[in-house]
Amino acid sequence: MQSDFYSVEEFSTRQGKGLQQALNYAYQNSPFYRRVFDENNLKPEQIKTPADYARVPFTTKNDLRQAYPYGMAAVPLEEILRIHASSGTTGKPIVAGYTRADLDCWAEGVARICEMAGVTSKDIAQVSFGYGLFTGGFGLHYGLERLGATVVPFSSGNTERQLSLMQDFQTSVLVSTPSFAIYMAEIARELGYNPRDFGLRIGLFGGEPCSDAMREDIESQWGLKATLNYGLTEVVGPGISGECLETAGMHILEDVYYPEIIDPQSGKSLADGEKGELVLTPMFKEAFPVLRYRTGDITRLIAEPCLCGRTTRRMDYITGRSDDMIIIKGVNVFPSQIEEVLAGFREVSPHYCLVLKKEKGFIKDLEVQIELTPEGFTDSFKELEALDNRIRQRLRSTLSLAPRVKLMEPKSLERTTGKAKRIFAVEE
Ligand code: DLL
Repeated sequence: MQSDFYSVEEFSTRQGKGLQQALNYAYQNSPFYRRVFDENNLKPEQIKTPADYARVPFTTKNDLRQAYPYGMAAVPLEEILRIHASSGTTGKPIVAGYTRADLDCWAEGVARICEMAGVTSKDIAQVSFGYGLFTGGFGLHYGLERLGATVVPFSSGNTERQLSLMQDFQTSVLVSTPSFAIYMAEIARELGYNPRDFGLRIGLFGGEPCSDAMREDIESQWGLKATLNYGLTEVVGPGISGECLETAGMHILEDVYYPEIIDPQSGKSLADGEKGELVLTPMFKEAFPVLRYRTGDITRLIAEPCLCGRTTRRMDYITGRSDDMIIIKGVNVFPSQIEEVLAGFREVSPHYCLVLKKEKGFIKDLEVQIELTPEGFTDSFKELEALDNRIRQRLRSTLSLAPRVKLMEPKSLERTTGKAKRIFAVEE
């Protein structure tokens, strides 16, 4: 779509105007932001340049949590047409509300993401994200409809039936988490199918990280082109960025969402190319506006032109969340570092989890549970021990820490039809 090809100058003019609008709107309509501005002696008209914009305080997950359920609303409830909520595992979820204009902007954005990934009105897209409070199902659904694709709103779960309808309906696009795409292929094989025979053309995957090894696995098993897309409930849901067919980072819809990268410790702005925490401002949100939202996701912005010709900056794959960082005996560890090490072993499947053994709240020990592939599995204790040693050594040199390694039989770790849960904590 046209807006993905604006010139750099056009983007900066639009972002300047968009940010001004977002600031004025929040100040005039959101009691939360009125207070934030007043407490910081700020007026929207004082903010004219990106450098000025850095004076606006960040909004955090905690702010939104405290506003539960409607404290962030900037319109009367009767103007809110839909509510979604984040999949928080503890405490109250984070609530997002949408006016008619918000829903329209969202669907348009998701349609752009799907188009970038090569989906057309000729495609039959099976949405295997949950339909419910999670934004994945409805978000992709309305975007795909907007694009003109035929949508099969299957929702998550019921894997055997998904496969059977996929075959009958001649589904060409699979919309799910990468973990579910891997799980579905496993079930398909168990049922005696070759996943390649389903004729899937494109995968629209998101909602969780997808390592290169997972992507290769999905592509070779299904014979499809896997594309990734990104989003979060607090800002809108899916449809903030997505890959084009060059699959070299996710193009941000920069005329709708203003991205920044900051140092997660100091909060200082970082330049394009530098790795840090992604901060997003949706510029036209009415129901639940947010300014400078700290996503917690660690990435970098890529400003170099993309081979596809789109001029929007891309964001690199998320290498972790700032709150995912595990500190063990003073060493900082990101789960993605462990995943990278594991990807180097062909005996190991993409299924792993990290068990943190805690004592009085402190992490004392880390155990990496790793599922072997059927080919990697053996009855020979000696061979298993040798593999265990090799993995442990590689982990030690990458992490500067030697976690315990537990090799598991194929198919012994829990599978998911949604986002994979990788980290478990046990109090000893
Ligand atoms: O997961 C929205 C979504 C649904 C995006 C479907 C894409 C497809 P939440 O449940 O609020 O919303 O979770 C948001 O998930 O902050 C990231 O940490 C993670 N995440 C989402 N997409 C990706 C991705 C949806 N492509 C949180 N790569 C975000 C890595 C992702 N992490």
